[in-house]
Amino acid sequence: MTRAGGSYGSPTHPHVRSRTMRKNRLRLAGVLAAVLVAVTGPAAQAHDKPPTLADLAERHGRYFGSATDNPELVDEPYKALLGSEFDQITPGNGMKWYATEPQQGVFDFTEGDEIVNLARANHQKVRGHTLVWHSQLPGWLTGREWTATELRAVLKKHIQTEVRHYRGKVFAWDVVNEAFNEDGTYRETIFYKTLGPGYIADALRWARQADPKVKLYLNDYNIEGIGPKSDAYHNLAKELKAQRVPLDGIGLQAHLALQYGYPTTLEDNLRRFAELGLDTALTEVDIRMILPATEEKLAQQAEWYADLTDACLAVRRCVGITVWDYTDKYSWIPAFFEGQGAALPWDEQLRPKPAYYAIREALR
Ligand code: 9MR
Repeated sequence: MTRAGGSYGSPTHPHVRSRTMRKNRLRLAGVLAAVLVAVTGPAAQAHDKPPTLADLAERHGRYFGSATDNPELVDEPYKALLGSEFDQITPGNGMKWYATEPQQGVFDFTEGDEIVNLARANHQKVRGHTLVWHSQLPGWLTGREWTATELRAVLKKHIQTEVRHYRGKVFAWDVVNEAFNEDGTYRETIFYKTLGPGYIADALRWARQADPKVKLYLNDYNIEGIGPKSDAYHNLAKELKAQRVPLDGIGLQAHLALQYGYPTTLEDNLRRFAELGLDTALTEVDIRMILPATEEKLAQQAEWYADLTDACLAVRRCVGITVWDYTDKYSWIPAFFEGQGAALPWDEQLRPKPAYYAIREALR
C-alpha cells in the first residue's frame, strides 16, 4: 500500500479573512452561548434531545457526515456517536482498490459491506470512496507493466464490479480521486501514463453503465479555493459536460491547515461549479494545526469550520459536508504530518471541541 502523494492543504492561498468583525463577534457570542448551554444544560430543554448536526443540516437539505474505518468499529462509545450525530458516512479505506480487489479478479467487499450495513442500521447514506486512485493500489497492479489494452480491461472490470456490488447502497462515488497536480497538470499516475487523460471520461462512463442512478464525482484536495488546480477541474468538467460524459459533482476534500490560511474563495469556487450544472460536496474536511493546540488555535479552527459550513449553505448545489472522521482519536493527521493534529470537531476523549459548537451555530 502506498501513501498519498502531494501535500494536503499546502499554502496556495494567502490568509485573507473575508468576514467582517461584526459577524465574527456575533459568531463568537453564539459559540460561547452554545458552550454555556452544553455545560449547564438549558432547564427548558432538559428532556428534549438537542438536534444533531445531521438534524440541523437536514433542515437546509444537506447532509452532515463523517468518514470511518473498520478497525474503529470495535470502539462502542465511538460507534454510538458515529451512529447518532451524522446522516452520512464514508469508508476511509474499506472500498479502496487494495481492499476490494486484493488479487486480480478476486473481489472482497467485506470491509465496505460492514460499513454499508452499519450505515443502513443507522439510516445513514454512504459515499463510495474511491474507484480510481494512484494510492493504496494492490501490489499485483503496481508490480508489473501493462499495455493500454490490458490496463483498460483491468480498470473497467474493477470499476464495474465494485459499482455493481454497491448499486443502490451508495448514493455517490468518488470515481477518480486526486487526478491533478498542484499546478493543474495531470498527475502522472499509472492510469494517466498508460491510458492518457481519457481514462477519466472512460471511468465515469463505465461507472454510469454499472449504476445509472449513483452520483459520479471527481474528488481532490487543495481545490477549495480558486487556483490552478481547481481551474483544472473546472476546465475538465466543462469539457466532460460538453462531451456528455456522465459527471455529477466535484468533491472538495478540504484538508485544511491553520498555518496555511483559509481558502477565502471557497464560496465563489463552489458557485462556479454549480454554474456548470454540478453538485459539490466538502468530502474529507479536517483543519489541522501545529501542536500543541492552544485556546486561540482551537478558536480559529472553530471559525474556519463555521466559515466552510456557511460557504456550503450559501451555494444550493453544495449537497453536504463530511469530516474525515469526527474525533482526533482516529484522525490520519498525526501519522502523516509530524507535530500536527487536533484537526477534528471532537477531541481524543470524544468530547466536543469549540469547532463542534461553531458548526452547530452555522447550521442554525
Ligand atoms: O484516511 C485514510 C488513511 O487511513 C490512510 O492511511 C490514507 C492513505 O493514503 O488515506 C486516508 O484517506 C485519504 C483519502 O482516501 C483520500 N484523500 C486523502 C485522505 C488522507 O490521506
